[in-house]
Amino acid sequence: MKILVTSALPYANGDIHLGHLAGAYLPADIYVRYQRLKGRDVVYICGTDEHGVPVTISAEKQNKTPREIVDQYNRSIEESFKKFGMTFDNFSRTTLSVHHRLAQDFFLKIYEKGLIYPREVEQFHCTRCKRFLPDRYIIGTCPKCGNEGARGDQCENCGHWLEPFELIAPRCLICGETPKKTQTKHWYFRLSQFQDKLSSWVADKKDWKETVLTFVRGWLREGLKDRPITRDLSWGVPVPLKDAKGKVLYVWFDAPIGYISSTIEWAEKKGKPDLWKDYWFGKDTKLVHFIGKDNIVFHALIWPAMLMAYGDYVLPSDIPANQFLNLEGGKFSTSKGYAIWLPEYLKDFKSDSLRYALTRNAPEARDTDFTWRDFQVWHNNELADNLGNFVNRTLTFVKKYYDSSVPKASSLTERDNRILDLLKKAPDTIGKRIEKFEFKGGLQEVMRIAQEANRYFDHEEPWSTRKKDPDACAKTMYVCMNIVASLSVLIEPFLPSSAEKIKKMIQPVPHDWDEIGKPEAVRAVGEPSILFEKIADEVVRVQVEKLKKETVDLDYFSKVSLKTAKILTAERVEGTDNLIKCQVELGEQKRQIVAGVGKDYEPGELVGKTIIVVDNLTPAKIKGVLSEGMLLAVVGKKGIVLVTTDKPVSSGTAVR
Ligand code: B3M
Ligand code: ZN
Repeated sequence: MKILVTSALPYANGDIHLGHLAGAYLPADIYVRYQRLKGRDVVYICGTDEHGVPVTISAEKQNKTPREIVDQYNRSIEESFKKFGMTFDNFSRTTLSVHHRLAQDFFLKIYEKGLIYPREVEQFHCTRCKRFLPDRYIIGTCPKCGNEGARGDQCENCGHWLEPFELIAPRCLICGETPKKTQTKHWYFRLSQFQDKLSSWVADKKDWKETVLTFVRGWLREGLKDRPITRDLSWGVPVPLKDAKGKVLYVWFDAPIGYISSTIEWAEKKGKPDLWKDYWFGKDTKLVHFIGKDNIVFHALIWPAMLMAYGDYVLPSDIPANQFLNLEGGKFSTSKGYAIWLPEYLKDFKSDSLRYALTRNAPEARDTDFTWRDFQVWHNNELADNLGNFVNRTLTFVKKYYDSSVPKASSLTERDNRILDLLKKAPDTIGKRIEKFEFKGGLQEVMRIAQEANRYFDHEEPWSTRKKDPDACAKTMYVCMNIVASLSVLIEPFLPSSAEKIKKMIQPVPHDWDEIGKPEAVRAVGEPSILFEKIADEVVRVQVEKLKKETVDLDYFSKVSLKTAKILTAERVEGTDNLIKCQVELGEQKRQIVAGVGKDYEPGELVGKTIIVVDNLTPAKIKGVLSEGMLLAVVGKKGIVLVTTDKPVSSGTAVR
């Protein structure tokens, strides 16, 4: 059997945070490392998802090109994954030409089978930005929960998937203008035709996670609808048809194909360019997609339908989607800067401590919460005091009293046999948990062995038998060294760098899963080093404070578009003493802004000044007068002072 494992391709528009890791990455890495230790033929595929509106919007906000954005984040994501101990066999990018070619081939082949067809549709268009607005370029009020900042594809507050037209009071994300419905043409994938095929395919996926099945059955019950798979955008895989100028494939059409193109790239790098076919076309391939729950519909319905439509390819065997990880009681939010970013984490702590906390608390069946306090307690009490302590006390003892080498024991007691028996069974029981994607449970069993081992050590009291009964002491240490050796393999999928550390301190080093629990005379080598240093309260307090301070990241700040504006006319708003209505010029545009500066300025003083305005503020009425922006002013002790420019600049210039 061949095992092909994928993790969702992260968008190359930002760094990885703990929520991502807990969802689609860490569990997959544990699974893959285990399969490798079992000696199975496994390939682990990932890469960055570099198309789509998430990328173009980030580019626009940071005033960079999409190319610059994806280059930057592809690099930083790959680097922090590596430091975290992720072991992809290949980490690719969807902007590579191998991917573009394959995605276009997919489109054409499905199109030729009549399963993709064009349709004239209405779409939102922004007259101010002079362009069509794909879903995420529109924000408005969610019809389900009333959240005013819902995106055109989904409301992040209640999770409702929507069409842009469903939004109440829609507006252009970039300029705030109310968009107009305009005619355009898009290509649709006949998902409706796969209703029966998908239903019967899913019917025998009885051992999939309940949460995934419930979700999928819900969609099937509602009835599958055809879905548009093209977009009016200039960034993406061009639609390979003559009459599709300026259109690209919808990012969710091309992204999963990235799993295949990344495998092709892997085979090419290996110098065996056809090797990928053994996995993707092989009858005995187990294809496993690790994802977060927000990606279920794409992986469990649309993607399998695409594969069925194309033909030949293997279909997913399992899709072990995880629920969400929350952070100190709140939702991770990239835009609000409420997150723990992997590169930041790695500056202060070790990867294994996080791998431990995220697995111990994995959102396998329901959402879970990450807190720094748990992180510290688990690290100190479980990693350091339990696992680390056992390994350290054993190695130190053996080094000190046996000159590192304990002989094989001749006779064993019932207690010795009981713990050795636990080791013998461990590869099977823990392996089964991992194969069922129960990583939390698997880790628990590993830690139980460490706990039993400490109890055993305490009960045996080698420090006192050393003189009273040297044979008993030697036997105890022989057993303990075997436990250490087995633990170095058992923890490897979960805590790879600690496993590595232990292996540097023993000889012989066990290599694979099936060597666990096979007794041997194990020696200690070199100086025993501490596996886990305790984490102090102060260190954790700093992290908690960091989260409390409402910091805004650059991405968040750059959502606020500041521009220079020249005041053309100004007059008082009738019936008020502090409001002045200004007509301002922003480059080519004219705007009306109502400002509360009437107590400190006369209208005449304002005309001709170059000021700074928030250009993308949602228009609002102030005392019944429309205001399409806000000017910046210092609210000083002696009154309000306008912010102007130091030297003359033309209006409509961006301020940073
Ligand atoms: N990039 C969404 C995400 O990062 C998307 C996954 C693609 S998997 C083919 O959540
Ligand atoms: Zn606009």
